[in-house]
Amino acid sequence: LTIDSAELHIVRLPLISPFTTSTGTMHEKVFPLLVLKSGALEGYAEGVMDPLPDYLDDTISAATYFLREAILPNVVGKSFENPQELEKVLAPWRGHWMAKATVEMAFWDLWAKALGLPLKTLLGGTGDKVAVGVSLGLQDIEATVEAAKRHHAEGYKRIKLKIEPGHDVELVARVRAALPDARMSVDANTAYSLADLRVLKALDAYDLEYIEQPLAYDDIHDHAVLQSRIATAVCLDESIRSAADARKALASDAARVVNIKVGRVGGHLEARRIHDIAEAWSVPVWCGGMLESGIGRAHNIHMSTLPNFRKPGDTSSARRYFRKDLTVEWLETEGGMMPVPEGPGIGVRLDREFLESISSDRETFGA
Ligand code: OSB
Ligand code: MG
Repeated sequence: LTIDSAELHIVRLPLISPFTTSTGTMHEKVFPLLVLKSGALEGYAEGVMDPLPDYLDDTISAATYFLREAILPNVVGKSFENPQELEKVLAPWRGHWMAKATVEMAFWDLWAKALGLPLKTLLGGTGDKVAVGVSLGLQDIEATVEAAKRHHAEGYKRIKLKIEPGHDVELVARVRAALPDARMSVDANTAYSLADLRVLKALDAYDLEYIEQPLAYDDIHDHAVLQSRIATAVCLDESIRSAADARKALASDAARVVNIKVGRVGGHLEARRIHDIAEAWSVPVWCGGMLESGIGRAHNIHMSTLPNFRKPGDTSSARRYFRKDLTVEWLETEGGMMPVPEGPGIGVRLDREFLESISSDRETFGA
C-alpha cells in the first residue's frame, strides 16, 4: 500500500464547557489531524498531545516538527505491506509516542479501507458495541454529585471522578452516598505523592474500582509501594507509554488495572501488546480518552473490542463535549454502550466542510 500524500491540520474544536483536571483547565480541544492518502482512499487519525506539556511531555509543536521534518518525509511516497512495516520506520526515534501514534493509526485506517475490512477485525476484536463510563472533570461537590446522578441515570456503566489534594475524600463520600450501587473510580492525574498515603488509604472505604494515576507520571516504583499499602486497585495511565512499561509495572505489582490510550502509547500495535501482556497477568484493561473528536474516538472504540478490555472505557458521547464534531456521524452511547462504527476502517467520515472552516493551519506533503 503506497502512501501518495499526506495532509496535516491543526484543529481547534470549542468545548461546550471547560474540562478541569488536577493539571489544569481545557477550554477548547486543539489537536493535529493527519490524513494519509492512497489513490482515492484516505486514512485518518488525530494526535492526543496538548499545546503545552500538561498531561505528558508531548506537545503539539514538538509533534508537528517531528512529523514535518522526519516522519512524513520518510513515509510519504513509500509503500508498506502492513502496520508492522511502517512501525519499523518509526522505531529508531526516541519517545514522541503521540506523534508516532498519529501516523501509525492513520495508516491502520488506510490499510483497513484498502482491505475493505473494519479496523476491529484487523485488530482481532469482535462485537458491535463496547461498555462505556464517564469521566467527570473537577468542579464543586454539589455540581459533581448532580452530574454523577445524571450520567448514572443515562446508563453510563462507571462514574470516574477527577480528584486532587483537598478535593478528594469528601467528594467521593458524597457521590458514593448519592449512588450506593454505582461502579465508581477516581483519577488524580499525578497530583499526589507517597506523603499523602493517609488520604489515599482513606479512599479504600468507598468501594472504588481503582485509583487512576495517583503518583508521578514517570514513577512506577512508588506506585508499587502505594499498591502494597492500600486495598483499592491502582490503575496506571500516564506511567504506561509502552509494552516495556506495562511489563515492569505488572511484574512489580504497581498496577492491578491498566488504562490503554492508543494515542499515548505509539499506536494500535503497541496498545495491543500492552493488552496482551496485561491479559497474561490476568490484569484487566480499559480504554481511556483524551477528549478526542470522532476520529480519535472511533479508533479507541475499535481497539476496545479486544477481549481483555474488561472494564468500561472513557469513550463517552461526543455531545457531552462538542456542539459539532469533526465526523459526519455522531458517536453516541445508548444505555452505557457505544456502537462500533460500521464499514471499512474506522467507519466514520471526516466532515470536510467543517474541517476547512475550523482548521487553523494546514500543510501538505507529496502529490
Ligand atoms: O487522565 O484520563 C485522563 C482527559 C484529558 C486528559 C487526561 C484524561 C482525560 C480523561 C478522559 O479523563 C475524558 C474523556 O476523553 O472523555
Ligand atoms: Mg487518566
